Amino acid sequence: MSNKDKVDDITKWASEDGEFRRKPSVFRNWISHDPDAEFPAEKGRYHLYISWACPWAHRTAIVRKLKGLEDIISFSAVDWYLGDLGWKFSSPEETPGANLDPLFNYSHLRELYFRVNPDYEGRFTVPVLWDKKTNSLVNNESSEIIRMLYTEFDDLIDEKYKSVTFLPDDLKAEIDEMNEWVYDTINNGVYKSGFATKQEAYESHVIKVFESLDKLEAILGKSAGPYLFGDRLTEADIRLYPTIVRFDPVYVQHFKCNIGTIRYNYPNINKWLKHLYWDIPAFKDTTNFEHIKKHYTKSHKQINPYSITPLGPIPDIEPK
Ligand SMILES: N[C@@H](CCC(=O)N[C@@H](CS)C(=O)NCC(=O)O)C(=O)O
Repeated sequence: MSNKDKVDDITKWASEDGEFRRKPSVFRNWISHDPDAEFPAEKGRYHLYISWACPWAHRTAIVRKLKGLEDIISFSAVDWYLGDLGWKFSSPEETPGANLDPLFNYSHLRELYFRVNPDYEGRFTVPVLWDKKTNSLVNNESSEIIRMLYTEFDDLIDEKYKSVTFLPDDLKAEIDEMNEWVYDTINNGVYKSGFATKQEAYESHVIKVFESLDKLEAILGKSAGPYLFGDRLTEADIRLYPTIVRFDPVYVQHFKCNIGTIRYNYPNINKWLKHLYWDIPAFKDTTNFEHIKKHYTKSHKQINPYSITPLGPIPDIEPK
C-alpha cells in the first residue's frame, strides 16, 4: 500500500497513558520582504488554505483581514468534515462556506502534501501556506504564518495597514510568555482534555484549562483597556480568540470542558470576546459557527459516535 492510499485514522491519537500529543508542524519556511529571499513577498503569489472550523487556521484568517491582505494572498476553505482521508474540498453549493481546490482541483488536502513529498508521513493539517510560483508548501504552522503576515507584506499593502502591528517590541517578551501558557493550557489544553482516553489524563488537563481561564479573567479585570494588554490589540488576543469563541458552543460539551462556561462564569472574558466579535469585522467575518459546530461533533466519531450536533447554546455568542 502506498502512502497515498493509507487511511489516516484521526481517531487513533490515544497513547498508553491516555494523553493526546500534538505533532510538530513540518514545513517551516518563511516569506520575506527581501526580494532576493527564497520566498519573497509578492502580490498574488501565495495561497492560504484554511478550515473555518480549525482554531489554528482561524488565527491566519483573522490576521489576513486585519492586515488588509485579502487582495495580496488568495484564500480558500475546506469542507468542515474531517474524514478518514483528512480534509476534503467541496463546492459552496454542497457546503456553504467551503471551496473546491482552486489550484489543482484536488479532492483532498493531503494531495498537496504528497505533491511536495510523496513520502510525507505527518498529519495533513490546515493552515497551509502555498507558493503558486514554485508549487511548494511554504509553511503549515499557524504561529509562524501570522508573524510573517504582520510585517513581510508591508511594502505591498495599503498605507493604513502598514503601521498595524500585533507584536510591538515593548510587549514582545510579555506576549511570548503569555503565548506559552495560553497555548499549553488553553489552545491545546482543550484538546488534551477532550482527546484524553483516561480519566486521570482528562482531569489533569481540564483543571488546568479552568485555572488558566481564572488567570485570564483576572488579567482582563485589571486591564486598562478592552484587550489583554490594555488598549492595544495584540497577538495574545488573536491567539486566544479562536479558542474562546469555540468554548461555549463546542468545548464545554464535546471536550468536556464543563466546569464553567464563558458566558455565565467569566464576565470579563465574555466582554472581551463580545467586543472582538461584534466590533471588529476581522473576527466576526472569520467565525463560522456552522463549520465549527459540525466539524467537531460530526468528525470525532469516537467521542460522538452518532454524530449528533447539539443545538445549544443559543445563541452561539451573546449579543453585546
Ligand atoms: N500546529 C499546527 C496545528 C494545526 C492543526 O492541528 N490543524 C488541525 C485542525 S484544527 C488539522 O488540520 N488536523 C487534521 C489532521 O490532524 O488530520 C498549527 O498551529 O498550524
